[in-house]
Amino acid sequence: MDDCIFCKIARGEIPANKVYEDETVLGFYDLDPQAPVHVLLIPKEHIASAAEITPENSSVVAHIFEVAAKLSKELGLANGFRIVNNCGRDGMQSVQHLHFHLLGKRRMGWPPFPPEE
Ligand code: DGP
Repeated sequence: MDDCIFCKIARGEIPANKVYEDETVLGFYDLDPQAPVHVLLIPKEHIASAAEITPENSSVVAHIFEVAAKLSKELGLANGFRIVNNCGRDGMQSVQHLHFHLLGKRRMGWPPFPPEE
């Protein structure tokens, strides 16, 4: 998509600190890290959100999880990690291109409470 920021990163039109790339998936460090390791994993193909995953495009999601497992070893996340997908308004999705946050190297909290007013 022309005006999608993650499509622009996937096309190399906007710089990103890449940690993984293949034909269908890109991994790069989040601009606003929420953990010592905070990587975004995206399909290069534009999929707006997790609500738009279909039988036709879902194989890239399995591939993203394979990449996450590989990166967890390379980035030293042997103690564990969290994979987050924010979807839609209530999910607090801010970039309308499917992405998974891979967060690690700190202990996470649970459950995810609403933001403070
Ligand atoms: P979400 O709230 O789940 O839609 O997360 C979007 C994330 O994308 C957020 O953590 C900040 C990150 N982000 C937004 N724009 C850019 C960018 O241009 N470059 C990088 N590296 N990250 C970005």
